[in-house]
Parts: sequence; C-alpha cells; structure tokens
Amino acid sequence: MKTIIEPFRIKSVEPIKFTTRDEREKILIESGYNPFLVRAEDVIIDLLTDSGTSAMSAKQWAGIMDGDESYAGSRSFYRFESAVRNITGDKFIIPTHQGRAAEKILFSIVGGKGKFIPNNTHFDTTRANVEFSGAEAVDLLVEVGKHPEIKADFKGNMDVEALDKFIAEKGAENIPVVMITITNNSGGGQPVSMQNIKETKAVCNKYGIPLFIDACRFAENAYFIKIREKGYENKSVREIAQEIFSYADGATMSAKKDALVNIGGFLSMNDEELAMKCRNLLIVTEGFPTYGGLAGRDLEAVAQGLEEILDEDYLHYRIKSTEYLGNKLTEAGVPIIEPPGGHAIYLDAKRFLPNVPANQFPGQAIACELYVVGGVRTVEIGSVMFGKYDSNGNHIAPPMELVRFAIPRRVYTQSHIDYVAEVVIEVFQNREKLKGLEFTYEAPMLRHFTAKFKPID
Ligand code: P71
Repeated sequence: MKTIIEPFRIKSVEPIKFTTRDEREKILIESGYNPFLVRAEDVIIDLLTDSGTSAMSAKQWAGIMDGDESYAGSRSFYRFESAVRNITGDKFIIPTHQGRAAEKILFSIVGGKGKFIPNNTHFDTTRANVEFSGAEAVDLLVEVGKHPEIKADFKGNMDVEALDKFIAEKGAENIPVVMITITNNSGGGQPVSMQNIKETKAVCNKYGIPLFIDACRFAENAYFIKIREKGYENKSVREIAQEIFSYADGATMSAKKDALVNIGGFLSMNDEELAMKCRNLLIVTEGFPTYGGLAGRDLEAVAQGLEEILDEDYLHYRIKSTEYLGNKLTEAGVPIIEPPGGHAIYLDAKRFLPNVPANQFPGQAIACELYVVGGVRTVEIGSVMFGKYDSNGNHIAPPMELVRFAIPRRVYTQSHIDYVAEVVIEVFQNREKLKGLEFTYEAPMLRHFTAKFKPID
C-alpha cells in the first residue's frame, strides 16, 4: 500500500500560531475548562468540529465571486436547487443558513407537545430543536452501535424492530416524522446501511409516517455503503446517494459538512402542503425562499461543493485519512470507537479514564488535557453534551462518554495528524493524573457550548 496522499494542492495558506504549555494552562483556566471558550488563534490543531471548517476549492471561490445577489429569483438559487435536487430528488428545496435553521422550521411545524421524533441518534441541535418544540426526541440505535469496542460495518443503523414497537405503542398519530442521521455523529460517525434505510422506510410506510434524512454527511455514508455493502461495489457514490434519498420523503442538511462550505443548509421535501408551511415560516425567520438565510454567493459555493464531495478519489482519501489517525491510536493501545468513523475519531473516555465517573465528565477532562499538552482542540460528546437530570436532580448519563476528533475537510495534512496522534498518546500514557470536573456554570439548554468547570480535588 502506498501513502495516502491528499488529492489536492495547496494554493492559499493560513499561519498557525504556536503557544507554550504554560500559556495554554492559563488560557484553559480563563476559559473555564471549556474548549468552546478558547480563542481559535490559541489553538494549534483545531479538531473541535468538521462543521463549516472545510477548505473551499478554487472553483468554489470562483463561484463566490460569480454569485448572483438578487433578492428574488437569483441564478445562484437555481444552480443550488438543481444541485440539491439531483441528489435528493425532492420537489421542494428550501435554503437555510445552516442545519439547525432547517430543523427549527421543520419541528416548529410538525413537532409540539405530545409528539415523539424517533431517530437512530439525534445530534445535539436536532434534539434541542425537537425538545424546544415540546416534542420528545427518542434515540433508537442498534445495540452494537452503543459498544465502542465492537467492530461492525454499520453501527449507525436504526433498531428497526424497536422503531416498529415504539410506533405501535405511542400511536402513529403522535409521530409526525421518523428521522435517520447519516452518518451517526453522536455515535462515532458510523454509517447506516442501505438495507437499514430500506427497512426503516418499510416501517414508516406501514404506519403512514414520512421518513426524513439528517443528511449532513451523506457522501461519507454513501461511500461506506460502496465499500462495505454487498451489491454496491460497482455503483457510483452519486447513484448510491440518490438511492438513499429515494427512500426518504425529505431531508434536513447542514451544508457545513458534506457540501464543503463555511455556512449553509437546506430543508427539502416532497409534500407540497408541508413545504408551503415551511416556506412561510422561512420568510418570517430566515429570508425569501430563493435565498433562505444565505447570500447568493453562498448558494453558489454549496452547489459546487455538492459536486466535489461526490468525487470518489476525494472520498477514498477522506475515509482512509480518518482511519489513519484511528489506526495510530489503536496501535498505541488508546481506546477508540471501532471501526473509525467517516469524519472523526472518537476516544472512548470510559475505557481511557475508568476511574472518573460519568458525572465528573471524563471526556471533558481528556479534552482539556489534550489542549494543555498539545494545543489540540476536540469536543466532548458524553455527559456534558447529553447528560440529563432526573426529577431528584440525579445525573443521567448517555450511553457513551466520548471525545471527538473531527477532521476538517481538506485542511490538515498527514504531518498535522501525526502530531495529533503524538499528543493523544502522551496524554494516554499520563492518564492516571487526570481529575474529573464539576460545573461552575451551566445553561438550561445546549449547555456544552457555554458551560464552565473546575477540577475536582
Ligand atoms: C458538529 C456539528 C456542529 C456542532 C454542534 C455542536 C458542537 C460543535 C459543533 C451539526 C449537526 C450535525 C447533525 C448530524 C445537524 C447538525 C446541525 N454538527 N445534524 O458535528 O452533526 O447543523 O451546525 O449547521 O446547525 O460539529 P448546523
């Protein structure tokens, strides 16, 4: 096997500012032990998120210059609409400024008290928007997806039997939509198989419930299907993506992931009545239906990005380079979710720090140490992000405690990733000295963004 080379050349660069360990220790204290509150220029390698952090191509930048800024009927909108429709096949394509705006519109209309939204696993903003509408967000992931150490091809799959049972129990009239998130971000960036999408659709059909796809990383998911699912090896990734969406009645997408842009999103669907309601709400909250919350140039960049993301040389590099980091870590004995996901590697904080209990946030403690040791910024996906309280105020932990290393698209080279692996291994070797954390500030919703902590003595 030859070295996986980046399938692009670098035309424009951004300097990285270096900091010392002493400086980072101070910065972390000032930031309340929350990497979200650290200034980006004080980060050496920023793996907080793959969202909105892609490097755009020369053609995307050219599209930015070429964008049509007309308020109504912009040429860039029609290019955007046709790029999205080519993939989703949907009749109604509604641009939004990012994924959560699409979610807010959808759930404001279909959600509400007494309703339930099943999903393989909701990501944080999706869960928050469902709950904000008054509805309940229910995760129905297959069991294997909750065990980081078990290797399987499609650990993002919906538990179809549980879904069927859940709908029968709660009543189809209380379930306005079923969602499936590809790839499953909260569960390790793991893909969902075509078979599972078909089976999920069959359950939806049985009860007359529409299926929506949370499509942020649809191209990575489609590529996993190509390399892992029988019968798809000779299909193009575009054909696979089109087949995925053919089983869905609509989609929400944050274009900040697999459309390779810094801002953008959409909501798409086939139901005309629902689309009209969504458009009316869009006009109140986002903008006119031919731009949503975006500029014409942004629409142009999304349209171009949706072409580039389906390039199979790019996807091969993308999946292989994520796996490269995963392999370096497992070879050193560092526990991660296996197999490596599409957009990120997830440390298994429960096995990494077995002595720090969930209510002392082991993932957050590791994320802080990674920053201090190497200036590497990651994000906790565990009790800080998804922990809850019962009626007595006791902490309820989510199934997994993770630290995510999200890899921005086309941004870092192999030597950056080698450095990250060195930092993780150093933290792993000195893990006994790590302590848990407690809150000093906690917001009522999406608390991870703004929370502050202090170490527990
Ligand atoms: C990610 C994000 C963005 C984020 C969220 C929380 C902390 C840090 C960064 C956003 C997603 C997503 C899925 C599956 C919807 C959204 C919302 N992910 N669904 O992974 O992963 O999209 O950010 O454009 O509103 O870092 P939006």
